[in-house]
Amino acid sequence: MNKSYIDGAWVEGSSAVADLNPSDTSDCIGDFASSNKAQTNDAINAAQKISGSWRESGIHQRAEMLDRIGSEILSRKEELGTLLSREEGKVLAEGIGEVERAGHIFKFFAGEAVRIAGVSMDSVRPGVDVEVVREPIGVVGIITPWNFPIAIPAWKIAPALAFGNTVVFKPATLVPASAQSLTQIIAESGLPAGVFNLVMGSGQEVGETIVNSPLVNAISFTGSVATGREILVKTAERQARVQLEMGGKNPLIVLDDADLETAVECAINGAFYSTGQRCTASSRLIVGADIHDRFVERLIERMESLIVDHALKPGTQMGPVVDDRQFEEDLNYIEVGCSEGAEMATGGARLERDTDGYYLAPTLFIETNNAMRINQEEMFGPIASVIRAHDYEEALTVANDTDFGLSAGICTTSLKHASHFKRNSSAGMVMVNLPTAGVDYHVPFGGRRNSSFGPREQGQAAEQFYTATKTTYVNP
Ligand code: UN1
Repeated sequence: MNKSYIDGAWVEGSSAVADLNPSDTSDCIGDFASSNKAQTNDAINAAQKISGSWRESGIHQRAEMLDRIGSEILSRKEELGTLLSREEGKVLAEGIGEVERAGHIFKFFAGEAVRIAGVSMDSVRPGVDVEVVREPIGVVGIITPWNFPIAIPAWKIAPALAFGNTVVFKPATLVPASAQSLTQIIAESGLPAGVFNLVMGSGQEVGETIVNSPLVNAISFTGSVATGREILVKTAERQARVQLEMGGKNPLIVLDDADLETAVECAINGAFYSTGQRCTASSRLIVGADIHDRFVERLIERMESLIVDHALKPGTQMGPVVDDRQFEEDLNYIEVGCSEGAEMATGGARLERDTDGYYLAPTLFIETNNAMRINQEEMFGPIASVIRAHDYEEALTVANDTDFGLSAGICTTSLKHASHFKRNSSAGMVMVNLPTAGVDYHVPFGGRRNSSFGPREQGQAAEQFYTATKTTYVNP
């Protein structure tokens, strides 16, 4: 196959790129299509042409199709999860879990498609009726990252279609196989040609074309701050609607009264699951002075016992870094940490395994302070820092002292501090005695400051981005 899906047909790309398994670079998943500007414009034109009739297609039909897509994803979760883990490098349980999440997202939005509601009220002018309804916005460009190759596309595509929009989907170039499998399932659901299009290819060719096209009414993007900002600037002139989910520098506070095992497991999960490659990863562990040494000792012990190996090998707990570029970047940040005076407590080096992959030992810096680059910049790897805090107030100040604001966690048995943190954390999502990563699909997802821009994703909140409000006044 290895093709883009444009206007209801699978089309050969203008070139092809090899898709390598990061757990074993001798394993090539295939050569995948890379489309050019002309093909991207074909997809946009097709999405635009069908947009009028798709919005009239009716909520029941849309709900049925989304439900069918969700069921098909769930029934093939092992196969799709295996492909995802092979291509992206997260361990199989996480790959299958992600696919399941995607299936549930489609089913949730199948329900949302029929639940969409408006409001009818009296006007302040006697005898006049007012109605507030939500309408589709038209063609939506969806640009997604490699770290959740099925779930993030799902949580953008499902609401876009549920609310009557058409889609041009550009996945990250590192994960074409997952994107193509998802597209096959969507294509087989009976959607009319042009409603959903997959255009694989580079940011320069495909991404830029979507971003600059006057026919694209809205863009939902997850990725880096730099690219997100660029999209915002480029679309500002034509006032396209933009939703950006970017980085994080998420704090996990561990107070002296925390349950040690809970805190250590939250840190292990938050910082190192998915190889730390989550925008919700816990990268700053802000730890009370009394519990500090016990926490660090136990955390190091757990980190050193984590089985880092091929993502598909039974028993593996942490897979490889996604590719050589990211691996170099992680090593670079490890050097930055050392040169800033942070003490490397464990990790920091490449690991050799039976297969040739990008294996990096889970890495912990201790004796760090929040001003260091390793505590201010998103690293996107299995690297975390410990920052000592003398009391809750100091921990809170440090947690909020960041340009990001996606997720923030606290481990404590004090209701008083947990409640205060819920109110005073400056992040968009707060976790109490839970890892900073790992979110539900039926509630809003998103952050503040550099982490996010525009309306929230997921749950009922998704309709704010994927629909436009219309207010009508009637004098009967
Ligand atoms: C999660 O933590 O469950 O790119 C989801 C990311 C986020 C998704 C995180 N947009 O890592």
